[in-house]
Parts: sequence; structure tokens; C-alpha cells
Amino acid sequence: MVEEKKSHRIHEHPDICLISLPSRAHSTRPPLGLMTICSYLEKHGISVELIDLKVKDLKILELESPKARELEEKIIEMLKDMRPTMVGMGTFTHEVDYTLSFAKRIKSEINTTIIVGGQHSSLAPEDFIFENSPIDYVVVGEGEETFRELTRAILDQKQGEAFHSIQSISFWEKDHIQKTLLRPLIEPLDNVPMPAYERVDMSFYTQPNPYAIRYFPLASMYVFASRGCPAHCTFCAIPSVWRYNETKKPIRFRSAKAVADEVELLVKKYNVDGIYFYDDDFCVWKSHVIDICKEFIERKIPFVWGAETRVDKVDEELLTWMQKAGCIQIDFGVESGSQAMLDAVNKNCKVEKIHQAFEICHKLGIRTFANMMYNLPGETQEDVRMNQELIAKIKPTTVSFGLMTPYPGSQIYDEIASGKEDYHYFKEAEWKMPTKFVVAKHSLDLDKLVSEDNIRFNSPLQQLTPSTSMKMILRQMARSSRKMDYAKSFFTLGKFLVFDRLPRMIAKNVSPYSSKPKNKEVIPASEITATSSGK
Ligand code: B12
Ligand code: SF4
Repeated sequence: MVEEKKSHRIHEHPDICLISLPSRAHSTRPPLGLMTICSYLEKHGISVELIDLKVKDLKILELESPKARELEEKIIEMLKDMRPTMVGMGTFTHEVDYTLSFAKRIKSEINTTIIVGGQHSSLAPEDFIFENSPIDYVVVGEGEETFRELTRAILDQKQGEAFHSIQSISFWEKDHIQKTLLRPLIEPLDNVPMPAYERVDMSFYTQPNPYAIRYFPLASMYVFASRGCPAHCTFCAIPSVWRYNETKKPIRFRSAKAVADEVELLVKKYNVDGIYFYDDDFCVWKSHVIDICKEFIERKIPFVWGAETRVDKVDEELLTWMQKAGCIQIDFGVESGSQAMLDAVNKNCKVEKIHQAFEICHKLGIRTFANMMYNLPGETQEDVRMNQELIAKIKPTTVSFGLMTPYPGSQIYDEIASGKEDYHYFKEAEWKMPTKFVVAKHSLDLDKLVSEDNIRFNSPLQQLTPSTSMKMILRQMARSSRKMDYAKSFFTLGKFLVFDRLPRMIAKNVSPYSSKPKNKEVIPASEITATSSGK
């Protein structure tokens, strides 16, 4: 079951070993943060290994499960063999306890310096840095440059004061946590190299899967063309993620050339047919998006792509360029059909804009994905009705209803959650909405509402409706070198639909939030219906 990445070890005793946690072993999305750090450090002469074990299973790995333990053992064995000077890990909020206990284990098995970075540690370094913590340093915010300086100082065996001058780190000193000044964000963004694709199992990540360009199993990869988002939706943690740094610049862009170079590499070297632009909002800067499209068209790169954006960021001119350049699907963060709810979460967008964006996409034949949310602050039954009415009118190819979950880093979390004692609520495998996170005013059963609306407004026929996008996808598959992979993946997907999805639809249980039978492996919510809050 445990699949080791195919690439051979490059360094005997690397300066640093980056570890992707076992909870991500099933994920078909690569650890882009770790991969980018890996290329950045290597570019600056620091030797890096990356452990990213995979399991060929669409089901989530619970951190305490035997399979996750098996992976953990394997990682420990690899570390013992490798003996790196430092170990680095990234963490999500629900992984705090696990990261601490895993770090303790690593410390006792191989005495090494342990560094964590990523979303949660940037938000609350004190969760990792305390007296006798197994974690030595936290890297706050954007990791590349800070990590480079930190590892260099450790390798050069610098002491005490030297660490005070490294910006954006936290560590324990005598009897308190020391937090250094925050550093500016990296500019221009092209100074950050491409992720180290050669260090992960690309045959695993590029196998056709229906989660990138959603619900069409293409051999795909994820690419970022920018970092950040200028909006301030109150349920979203993204604005905080890149603002941990001193230059609180809301968004930075890669050049059109750098984006096209990365896409070209993925298409030519890894036979990828689809790219999903994982930017928080791909269309913030219209003329830049058009430049990117022109670059794709001029280079005649044979691929199709999808991206996430807001309804108020697109118009017919932009969408026409995007389609010409291969865009087949747009994921919109619609959230709600009620103006009052959009205002309540500071979406800063008018309902009319939703109608306009979907009309243009329909006119051009571009597939659409609408992310909708229930459980918005003060939501009434009338708001619920308005959501349903909106979806019936705008007719997206796919709609995903989710429940607003207030993640740390979001404004709503600050208003209603208490801190550490709430972290376990974010465990992906449990998906139980605690009463304290219910901010809707009505007393409808939220699990049931989400389940029923996901069934009611999604039909397989919608997916197969002929459109320009559909033609483009089929043409891409026809010219692909992966035809056999596609045949196999349709069979696997068919099996999943018949034996898993269909029975759950009949049982009216496609809500990621409804209780799951114990001891049964669970398909991750992010894989079934990507909630808007997980954007
Ligand atoms: C891709 C993605 C995922 C992928 C992760 C794939 C993977 N293998 O890593 C998937 C789909 C699995 C995922 C799942 C979830 N995600 Co997510 N995800 C993202 C997304 C869109 C992009 C992350 C990314 O690749 N960024 C690009 C890289 C370059 O940036 P980065 O990862 O942040 O890394 C940088 C720094 O953080 C730091 N860094 C990161 N790791 C490390 C490690 C070390 C040692 C160091 C020094 C530095 C460092 O340096 C990196 C380079 O600068 C972000 C939004 C965003 N724009 O960041 C949300 C985001 C990170 N996700 C979020 C959430 C909430 C989740 C889920 C909990 C949602 C859910 N309910 O399912 C789950 C958690 C699942 C799990 N078991 O881990 C939140 C985090 C909020 C929080 N407070 O924790 C975000 C911010 C989105 C949001 N809603 O606000 N996610
Ligand atoms: S929900 Fe989307 S638009 Fe709003 S802040 Fe988050 S990423 Fe930006």
C-alpha cells in the first residue's frame, strides 16, 4: 500500500530533510510549498531531501490510523538512514498536536534541529515554541528566504544573537518566546524558482484525477501565477496567510513568461493535459491575465486549463481571451444569492455580477463551478431560498454547497472561536460542525440542507452537456499520449460512482458534514465537494 517516491536519493546526508505529513499521503495535490522551498534552498547551495510518501487510495488517512502509523515508521527509518542536519515540516491547524508528537519522536530517534513553517505556525508560533518543545524554530509567513537564512546560520553554527537578526522566525530563549521582526515579501515573485517537480512522484500526481479541473479526470497539475488576494472576505483565512510578512502587499504576480515556462515544462516533460491555476483569484489583474493567455497562444502549448476567480473580475473580453488560450472551466467563489449575506461576509460584490458572469460563460460555452456556502452570519430561511433560486437561474455545470467553517486566520474565527481548544474541530476526517460555529439564524438542519442541495442541483447530465469546453477537453484527450490512462481512469471513476457516490446519493448523504459510521474510511470533503472556505 505504501508507495515510496520513485526518484532516487540525491544527497547522502542532506543539510535538511523536508517532510510532507502522513495525513497528506492520499492527496493528489502536491506539496507545492515544500517543493518551492526545496528548489530555493538548492539554488542557494543548501542540500535538501524531500519525503513525500504516497498511498494509492482516494480515501483520507486519519493521523492515528494504522496506515498513517506505517508511513510514520517508514519516515523515521528514512531519517535514520539519511541523518539530515535539520528537519522541516509544514502544518495545518488541526495538525498541531500531531506535529508536536511526531517532532518529539524524531528528536528521540535522531537528534536533529526541527523547524516548522506554513499556515498554522505562522498564525500562532507559540503553539510550537515553548519550554522543552521538540520544535526549535518556527518560520513565519513566506518561507523561502527566511528558511535560507535560518538554515545557513544553523549550518555555520552561529549562536545566540545571530538568530535575532534573522527576520520572521520564532524560537525559545531562556524563559520566553523570541519573535524576530517580520521580513518583506519576496519581490519580484519570479525570484522564486519553480517547485522541485523532480523531487516528488510525478507519475502519482499526474495520473488522471477528477479533482483538478473538477469532475473531468484529466492528467493535471496545479500552478500558481500569483500569491495573495486583495479582498477581505470575513470567512477566509487567505488574506492573513501572505500578510504575516512585513510588507503587507496583498498580491504579487509572476511574469507571463515564468508562468508559461512552468506550464510548458509540465506539458512537455510530464505529459500533463490540464493545468489548474490555484491562485486565490486568478483574474485580479485583467491585462496581466491577457498577457498570460497571449503567451500560451503564441507558444501553441497543447493543454486545457481551469482557474478560480470572483464573478466581478471577469468580463466578455477577458473570458474570450481565456477561452482562446485553452481555458475550459472557471471556479467562482459565488458564496450566496442573497445580497445581505454577501454584505455580511464583506464579499464586496453585487448579486447582478453573479448573473452577468454566468451568462457570459454560458454564451461562450465555458464550464462553470459555483462554490456556495450555508451557515453565513445571520442567515435566514429567506437567504437559503435565495441561494436555491440563484442556482436554479445561473445553472452552473457543477455547484458545491458547503458550510462556512471559521478557520483560524479568518475574521469570523476571531469573533467566535476560543483558540487551542477548538483546533480539533478542523480535523478533516471528522467534519462535525460544532454548535458554537453555527452562525446562521434559522434552525434548519445544516447537514441535511447541504446534502439535499448538492444532490438537487448537480446532475450527471449537466456534466455531459455539449459545449465548447467539452469539445476542447475531448480534443485534448484525443491528442494525448495518455489515452490508456484515460480508459483506465474512466473505469475507476465509474466504479467509484456506482459503488460509493450513488449509494450515498440514494441515502441522501453527500454532505461532508454528516456523521460518518465509525471505523469506516472516509472520502475527504475536499475531494467530494470543495467548500468555498477551503479555497
Ligand atoms: C493547495 C491547498 C490545499 C491542498 C494541500 C496540498 C498539499 N499537498 O500541500 C489540500 C487540498 C490538500 C488542502 C487541504 C486543506 N486546506 Co488548504 N489550501 C491550499 C491552498 C489553496 C494553496 C496552498 C499552497 O500550495 N500554496 C502555495 C505555497 C507556495 O504556499 P504555502 O503552502 O503556504 O507555503 C509557503 C509558506 O506557508 C511556507 N511554508 C509552508 N510549509 C512550510 C514548511 C516549512 C518547514 C517552512 C520553513 C515554511 C513553510 O513557505 C511556503 C513558501 O513561501 C491554500 C491557500 C493559499 N493560497 O495558500 C489553502 C489553505 C492553506 N488551506 C486551508 C485549509 C483550511 C485546508 C483544510 C483544513 C480544508 C479542509 N477542510 O479540507 C484542508 C487540510 C487538509 C490536510 N489534511 O492537510 C487554509 C488554511 C487555514 C489555516 N488556518 O490553517 C488555506 C489558507 C485556505 C483558506 N481557507 O484560507 N489545501
Ligand atoms: S474568499 Fe476568495 S476573494 Fe475572498 S478573501 Fe478569500 S480568496 Fe480572496
